[in-house]
Amino acid sequence: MITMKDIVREGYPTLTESAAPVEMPPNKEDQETLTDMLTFIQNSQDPEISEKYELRPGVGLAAPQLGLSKRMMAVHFEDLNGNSYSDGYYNPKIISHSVEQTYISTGEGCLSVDREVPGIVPRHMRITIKAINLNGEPVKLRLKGYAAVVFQHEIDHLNGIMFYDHINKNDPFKTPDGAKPCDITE
Ligand code: N9Y
Ligand code: NI
Repeated sequence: MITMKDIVREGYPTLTESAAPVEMPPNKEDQETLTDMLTFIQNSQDPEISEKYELRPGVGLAAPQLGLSKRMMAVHFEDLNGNSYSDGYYNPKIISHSVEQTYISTGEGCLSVDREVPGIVPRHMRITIKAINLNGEPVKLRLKGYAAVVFQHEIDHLNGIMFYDHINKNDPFKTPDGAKPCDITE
């Protein structure tokens, strides 16, 4: 079972490296790792399990956060429209994205970052992703708003990019021109 002890923190090299593609079809070991990653994220949001094992609740996890430089990620969350996402993905790739940007109004955090880093993280409002899911099926996902932000945060990990790499150094809370927050509906 994956716990917080397995999650590497800032300074660990896999967090700043571009991860290697996973060979398809995935071998047993990679399948097991990705299944464990999804279980960890689900457990982290279960009040009893997360308290018992002292898990920090999260909506996604990327293999480089376990010290594994492989292109695998898992997500478990519901967006504001009530769409749920709960799956693991191999070799996810953004095949297109909007010009329009969005952001989480309170900024972002990361399970591999044990400090607050204040500021706006500009993201694409819409992305289309191709990947192989945990079941080994090719999938194409069209994502908008918060869902698009979560997948971009995870795919960034596969490219060695941290959320704070996107924050404007001179003016951390400057919102990009025309961007709308994805976490406030009015
Ligand atoms: C886990 C991150 C991923 C998200 C950060 C912004 C978009 C994706 C994560 C640190 C603390 C909070 C936590 C979080 C949450 C939210 C809603 C419901 C339940 C993956 N990570 N968080 N960041 N938790 N839990 O680093 O989930 O947002 O790479
Ligand atoms: Ni993260």
